[in-house]
Amino acid sequence: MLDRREMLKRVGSGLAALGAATSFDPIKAFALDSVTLPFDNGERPLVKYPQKRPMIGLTSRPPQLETPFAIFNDGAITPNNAFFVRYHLADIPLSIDPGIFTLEIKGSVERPLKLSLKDIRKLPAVEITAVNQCSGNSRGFFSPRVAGGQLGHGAMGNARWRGVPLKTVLDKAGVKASAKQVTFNGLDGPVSDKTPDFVKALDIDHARDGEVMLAYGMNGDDLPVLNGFPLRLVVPGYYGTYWVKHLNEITVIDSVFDGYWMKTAYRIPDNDCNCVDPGTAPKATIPINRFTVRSFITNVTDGAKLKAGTTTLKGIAFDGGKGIKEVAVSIDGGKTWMPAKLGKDLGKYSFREWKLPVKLAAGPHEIKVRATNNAGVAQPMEALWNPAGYLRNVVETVRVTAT
Ligand SMILES: Nc1nc2c(c(=O)[nH]1)N[C@H]1C(S)=C(S)[C@@H](COP(=O)(O)O)O[C@H]1N2
Ligand SMILES: [Mo]
Repeated sequence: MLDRREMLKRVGSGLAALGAATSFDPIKAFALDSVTLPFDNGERPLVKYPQKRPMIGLTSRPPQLETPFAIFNDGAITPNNAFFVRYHLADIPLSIDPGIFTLEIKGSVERPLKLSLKDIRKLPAVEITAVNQCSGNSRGFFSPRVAGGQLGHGAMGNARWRGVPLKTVLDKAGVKASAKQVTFNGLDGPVSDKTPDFVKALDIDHARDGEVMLAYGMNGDDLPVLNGFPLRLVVPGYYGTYWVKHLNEITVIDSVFDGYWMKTAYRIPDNDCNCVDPGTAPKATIPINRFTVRSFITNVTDGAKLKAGTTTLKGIAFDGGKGIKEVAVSIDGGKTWMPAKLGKDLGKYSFREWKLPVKLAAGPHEIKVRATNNAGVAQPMEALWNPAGYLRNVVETVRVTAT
């Protein structure tokens, strides 16, 4: 367990770096308090970063911040100042001049382009509400445990993104017929040249589907610095690893990209369940892609004491883009299920709120929630396992006692 002084030290060193380089007002470094995520070694400091409210600190160099889970009970949209932050490389850009920033489009194109932020903002804008979720969200719950950031459920968020379709700029540049993939690179980089730069790739057809977006707006504001200011890729329905932040370089290539972050990292077992027997290695892997279907209870926490009688349970559900068809709730550990009422439909890539009044008799209850998407795919009752700790989507359980 981290003691308080150690937590402060870890957080402080990261904030000193952030404060020194940033172009916006640094907020004094301090750990406000700590939280305990419900797994071994789950103690985390609550930390304050610029443009963010207190967040669950996982690492400070680079900053990795989780959203405190209670935020998800406030509504289907995650506020910018509570949106999680994930970086791989320690050299993150903190003073970006939006007047000088350019996005370069090069490679297998007829007309290589350099676009300023102004140029991009002049193009016809689109908006989409979409969940961004880290591949390793909820990794801390894996059993047996796996290596990697021991995240609770807070490495996800839902926002209304504004920007231009990637297709618009690819068409402007004129993609050559030989193109196979498009790679995306941001302004951040490794501190050591032994670490591979963070570059991701999408197939050319995916890149041109009209939904993949170059986003400069988030919930009606600029992107927060730590969420990719001034421009990031939004890949609706796909894990956050593809949502490249501070995006300044797009390269159309005639091959399948073989960089580290595609060829080696962020891969899942190549089989129907994208899973293997716990503790074993997959025979073959593919790049991680769409979200699995998930749901959460947001207004009752594990171990809560409730008044016996009627309680309205409430939560969220989402999937990789089919949209949520149904959310079922059980208050008897999964023996019987009741359909919840779905909230407003903000689009097939968004969190979908749900609620259900239930009658809790005095005594202990195991409450479970299970979503089914429009393709008929439901969350599994037993957790699926893979060595990287990705794709968690088992039906979650909250244990409460009514008195
Ligand atoms: N430039 C850059 N973009 C990046 C990353 C990164 O390390 N560098 N991490 C990716 C990963 S793995 C995730 S989960 C999302 C997280 O987005 P957020 O920090 O805005 O929540 O950013 C993605 N984009
Ligand atoms: Mo991620």
